[in-house]
Amino acid sequence: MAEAFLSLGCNIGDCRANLAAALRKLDADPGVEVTRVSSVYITEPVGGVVQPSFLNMAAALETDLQPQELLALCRRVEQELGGRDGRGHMGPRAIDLDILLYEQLEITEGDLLIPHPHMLERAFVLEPLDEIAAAGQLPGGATVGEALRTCGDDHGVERDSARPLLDWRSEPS
Ligand code: PH2
Ligand code: MG
Ligand code: MG
Repeated sequence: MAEAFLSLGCNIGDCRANLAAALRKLDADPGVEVTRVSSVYITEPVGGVVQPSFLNMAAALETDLQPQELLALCRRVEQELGGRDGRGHMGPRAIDLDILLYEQLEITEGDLLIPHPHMLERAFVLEPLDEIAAAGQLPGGATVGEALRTCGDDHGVERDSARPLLDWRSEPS
């Protein structure tokens, strides 16, 4: 078993339903168990495309899948939930599943980039991750908490104070 961390994002459609459905589909895979999830965060879009705010969250998995297999599963779940709206890789989407960490592995093989190459620059990734893995180690030795404190991204990231917890196992879809 390996521990992996994902970042989840959505800014099209019913995002709570999409996030919950994605977590259910991941957990339904025989090689994956979703073990912890962060609160839901409302975040300002990063990347220059004018688009609605995102809901972002982080999840911890225990998995028997190899990193390449986990990436394939994430891509399949993204497709099943509606993919992208066609405005490029920074544009709006019904669900985005990014592998952040897989144990302490460092992998650069085509689309498989672990740790996620932009995670240290993004408060919308680090803030939710810090909630479930503040003491977690990044390859290279820093902790997630240290990475958050030095990240310097000032885009808005706010815990959804009205409905912070996503009851993903039973949220309607
Ligand atoms: N994802 C992007 C581009 N910009 N901004 C926020 N706030 N949250 C995201 O998940 C996000 C983004 C491309 O993956
Ligand atoms: Mg992304
Ligand atoms: Mg992605």
